[in-house]
Amino acid sequence: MSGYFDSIAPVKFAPETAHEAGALAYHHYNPDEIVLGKRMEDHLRFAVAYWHSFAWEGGDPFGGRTFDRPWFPADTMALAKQRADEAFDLFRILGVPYYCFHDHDVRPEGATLRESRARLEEIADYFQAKMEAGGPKLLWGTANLFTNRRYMSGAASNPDPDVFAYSASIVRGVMEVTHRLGGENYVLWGGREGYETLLNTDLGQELDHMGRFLNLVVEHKHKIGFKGTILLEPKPKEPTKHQYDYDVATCYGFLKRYGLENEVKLNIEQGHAILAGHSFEHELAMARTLGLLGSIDMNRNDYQSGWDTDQFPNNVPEIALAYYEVLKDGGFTTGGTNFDAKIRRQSLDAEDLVAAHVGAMDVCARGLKAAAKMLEEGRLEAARAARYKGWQSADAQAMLGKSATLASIADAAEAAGLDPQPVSGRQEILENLVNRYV
Ligand code: XLS
Ligand code: NI
Ligand code: NI
Repeated sequence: MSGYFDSIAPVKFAPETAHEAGALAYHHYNPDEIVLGKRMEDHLRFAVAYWHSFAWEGGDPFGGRTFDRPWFPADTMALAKQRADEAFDLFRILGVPYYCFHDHDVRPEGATLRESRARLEEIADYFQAKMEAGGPKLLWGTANLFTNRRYMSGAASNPDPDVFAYSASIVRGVMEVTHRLGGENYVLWGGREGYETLLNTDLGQELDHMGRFLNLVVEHKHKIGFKGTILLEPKPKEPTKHQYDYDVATCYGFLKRYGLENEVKLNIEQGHAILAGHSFEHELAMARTLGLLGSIDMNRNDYQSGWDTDQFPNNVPEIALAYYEVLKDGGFTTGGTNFDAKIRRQSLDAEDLVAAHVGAMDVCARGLKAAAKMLEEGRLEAARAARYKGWQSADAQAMLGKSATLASIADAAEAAGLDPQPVSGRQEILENLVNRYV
């Protein structure tokens, strides 16, 4: 049987290759290059997302499938295995160290919960053999609790307790397979955990059910000895109008409320940050500050359409500021850079799928190198420290101490006749500085 990617050779770091459209070489991603004392591959920890590249058929709200892939519609186990063969072929061509999947991407659903679970186990065996034969590792597994109509009103937050229970079976199955395959994280994206209208929704009850569900997941993780990280993935809207995991700060409040802030971290997606009205670096900085930075779903939105368009990243300055936060956090531990991104529906060829990843990996490599240099040279950090230097004085520190009161501070301010003079924030000067690295 001939393979879908047969005409494409493994992609190598070959910066001398001409920069022409479609040239399949890495110009910036050099896995062995040392950046801040660590190999580039170990910094970036790239993963290919099974769903966008191997399950999505190119549909949009106005039309169906545009892609002709030999494994479509993948509704039998034989086709699911063919799809796995092709997926691992792409992983090999790209030389990525990781991949990620949902249950729904890798096996057709069975007629019963038990059959679905057995099919997932069978595919996991198939993956395991490929992984042992030199394939990539599993960055994370996750359950699709949003495509089937049973999840129309949510999974853990569904008003019907049977859906809660059904979801427990699915999540248990995927967690155990993730554990068996040595997955380094387990992700829960909210899917349809949110609501359309308050007229039919008990928001407080739904939040409590989600809090309970996540506690059950964490308990099960410990019970089976899974050492990976449990990650929530914030998103403000789409598919539901109001998603409960709106953004990093909202997730933090949720985790605190249900006692999980030391058990769960976050998988932060570029496009979701933008939908929430934030920049990517804001979400990453917030997660870093709250001790929740886990992993990245790397992509970009179309800035005109206002949708979660899941395009491959193509903006070095944005990515440099994102990796700057990752590096300031000490780099990834179990997390990595998952390309939660899909090619456009007119990009029909195998070569398009490869080129999309190659370009994205190069963009990330450039961003990482710029971020490392900014951090190494320390000029941004020095400028920021200078802005706060007043706080180094003993008097300033005393205001933050337990013995200060609002009145004692006010009295001292009045006695000193304070009249603070504004100083420039120097934003443009700092933007010019960043521009020299990117
Ligand atoms: C959808 C999400 C999804 C998660 C995994 O917007 O990004 O792809 O990453 O369920
Ligand atoms: Ni997304
Ligand atoms: Ni995502």
